[in-house]
Amino acid sequence: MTRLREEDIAGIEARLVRHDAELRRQTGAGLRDIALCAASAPRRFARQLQDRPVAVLPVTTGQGIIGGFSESVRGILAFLGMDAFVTQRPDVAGLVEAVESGAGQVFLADDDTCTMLDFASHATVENSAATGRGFAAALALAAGDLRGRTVTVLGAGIVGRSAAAYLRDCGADLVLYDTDETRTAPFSHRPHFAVARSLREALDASNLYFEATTARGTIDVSDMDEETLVAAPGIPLGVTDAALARYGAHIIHDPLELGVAAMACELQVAAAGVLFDENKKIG
Ligand code: 2YH
Repeated sequence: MTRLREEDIAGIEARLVRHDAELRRQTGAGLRDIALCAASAPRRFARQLQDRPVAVLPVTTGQGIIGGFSESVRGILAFLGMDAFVTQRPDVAGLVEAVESGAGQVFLADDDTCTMLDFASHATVENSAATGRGFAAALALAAGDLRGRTVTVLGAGIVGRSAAAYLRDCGADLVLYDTDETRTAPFSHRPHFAVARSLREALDASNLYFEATTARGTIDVSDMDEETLVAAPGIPLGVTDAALARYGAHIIHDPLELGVAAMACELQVAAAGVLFDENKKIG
């Protein structure tokens, strides 16, 4: 699991408006609407995002606090319209502060787990799975109708697997590739899933890529053309500098924003205890 570095997240708050505009150009939807799609919530659910403040709690355990991490998370939650604040104290004292301040939800992360939880409903969301769904929703919106189309998913960890499940629900056929074959083996006999034996085979199978590896520059400029779309939640970025320079407009990538937005929206849905489908919507 990649630990974010200070330089990965520097300037996130200042770039949020620009990033939102870029997502709109790429997908037709902004950060909040993509996250609501990831949470399978209708857009009008956004009105009900939360009614109590959300505390973002710095955590010092393990490798400690990442400069700017809590502030970036707070900025993303505020951008979604949530009343979010960073606790002055970290760890257990920060949790006490959050409760005493009337927070209804808390966001906190150590080196292994990044979670957001809701006190009243006991609902929790986990960052990796939500990130997979957030970027998958962005890819689905950018691509349009995915029914019968093939999406290649590189990396079959939690992010890649949750993205694959979301994309399958959108009607896509999936080609999975991972250097660790034990991760892809469970999919080899599943309908609408295929396992590629090499990176080349995986890249040749589609022009819609979900890059969820922890490797740098897996997708090169020669793997892309004007029709290619890439969703790349991975840190470091899974496309080469040359591919980014030529096809940047086709590459959906950020270090934290979509993942946090998806977590926040999924938590509101889980906390409300509402299941959305074609026939049952609230708003
Ligand atoms: O970046 C991370 C981990 N890789 C968890 C990611 C889970 N998908 N954690 C952030 C650590 C933040 C730090 N403890 C702080 O500043 O509070």
